[in-house]
Amino acid sequence: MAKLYLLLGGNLGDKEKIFSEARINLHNLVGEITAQSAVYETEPWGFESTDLFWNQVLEITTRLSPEEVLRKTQQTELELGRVRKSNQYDSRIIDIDILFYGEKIIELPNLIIPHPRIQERKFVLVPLNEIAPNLKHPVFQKTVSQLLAECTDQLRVEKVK
Ligand code: PH2
Ligand code: MG
Ligand code: MG
Repeated sequence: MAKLYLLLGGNLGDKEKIFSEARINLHNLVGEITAQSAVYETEPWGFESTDLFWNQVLEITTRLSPEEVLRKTQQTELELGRVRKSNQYDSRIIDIDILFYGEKIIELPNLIIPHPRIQERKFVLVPLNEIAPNLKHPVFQKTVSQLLAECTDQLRVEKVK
């Protein structure tokens, strides 16, 4: 069994319904959700859009390998109606990113774990810090709360009430 951290993100469509379906699918396909952050409304990072994102971090206990988790997260994105328009950042219905898989470090062409931009993004660090402040980043050897304290991202990240 491994402890997995996933990030849900999306800025199009009925976010409440899509996030709820994503959690149900992930629970069925990947493993039990053992912790979840609040849902946050966040400004788009890396591109311009008036459609604000929702982001949430899930902690899941899984028996699957990292590659199997990737297949299941991609399957869930497609089932929920995600269409990839370009390789640039773009508005989307749902994005499910693998943040951490235990302490594993993986660098495959299609799968990098830990996710390479966690430390640059408050929309990841704020919800992650809510449920796992003492989790240690296996590459930087710093905790999530240290990474958040050092992060210079200024974009707005606020709990959805
Ligand atoms: N995901 C991106 C690019 N920018 N911005 C926010 N606020 N939330 C995201 O989930 C997000 C983003 C690429 O996956
Ligand atoms: Mg992403
Ligand atoms: Mg993604």
